[in-house]
Amino acid sequence: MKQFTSIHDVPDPQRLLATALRCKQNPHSFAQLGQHKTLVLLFFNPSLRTRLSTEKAGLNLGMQVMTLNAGEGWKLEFEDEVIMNGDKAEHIREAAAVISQYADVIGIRTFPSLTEREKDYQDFVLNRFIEFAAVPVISLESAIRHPLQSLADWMTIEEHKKSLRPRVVLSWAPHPRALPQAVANSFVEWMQYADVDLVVTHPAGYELAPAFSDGVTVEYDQRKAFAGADFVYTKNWSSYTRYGQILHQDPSWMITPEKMALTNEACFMHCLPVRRNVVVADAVLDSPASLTLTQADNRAHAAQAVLLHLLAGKEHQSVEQEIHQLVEMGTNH
Ligand code: SN0
Repeated sequence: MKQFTSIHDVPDPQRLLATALRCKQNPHSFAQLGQHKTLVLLFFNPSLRTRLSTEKAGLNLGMQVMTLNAGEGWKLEFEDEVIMNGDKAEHIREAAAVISQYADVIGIRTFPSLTEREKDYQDFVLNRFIEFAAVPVISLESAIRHPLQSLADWMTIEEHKKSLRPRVVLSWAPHPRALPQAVANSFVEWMQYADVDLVVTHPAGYELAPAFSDGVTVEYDQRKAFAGADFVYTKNWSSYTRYGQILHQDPSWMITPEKMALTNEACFMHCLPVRRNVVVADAVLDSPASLTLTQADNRAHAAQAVLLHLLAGKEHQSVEQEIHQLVEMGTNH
């Protein structure tokens, strides 16, 4: 694997899933692999889980980890041929090249503008970084995707499914702020590779971008969607069609015990952070059906699996073989 920005960068997603489950069983296999390698994490936006779980993943592999709150540093210019006499002090061409000299792997979190749809959906900031970076880049949530979250979510579903092909419902829920579509986009994208029946439910106007929603079943009636569900994955996102807008905050879309009772005793999932009693009622979030803490736990194992495959790379064919053997031995999926 050369970079990790979406499932399309992963040569064998099932194998990555197996590696992640294997990392969970034994987080200290390959504790030397990352020795003398440096992981630099850049956060242009806030983070709790992604920051700590990715740091932990690197440390478990013996890497040195350096994290920068990049939003607080020099403001970066991403456009070419600009006269830099405004507030942006440094160009991405220098910044990415300099960081690459200190890093063996770079992780980047960059949220969308939610105003410039075309640029956001080109994943402009992430791709400019990749263009000028000399080392592999991992997305820690970009403008349009959150692949580390999706891998952790897939692990969680694998661990908790009660049938071979569970019904998984992705439900929109209200939120006071305009949020990215990234978590929902990625979840839908990864679930295409999982053995699940996926249904997306949201109010009219919250359709995901065609690149993600094409071929995906949408049920506009949330109650109908919940019937027979084995997993209810909840997330707010702002409108794609009326880009970045909150069209309404209809409280009737909140996840409540009464709605969960329509399901097949479904597990509740959310990537966190979550607004209690806006997105989901306390009684659901605090119930045994909630898998949110397991999802968060799996973030570290997912990140470790990604780093493992990145470090193994071309120069370490033997390590790839070893991962393969470990996965074959330890995980029967
Ligand atoms: C981010 C999002 O993409 O929706 C990160 C999720 C992993 N979530 C938020 O920004 C929530 C902020 C809030 O005010 O609740």
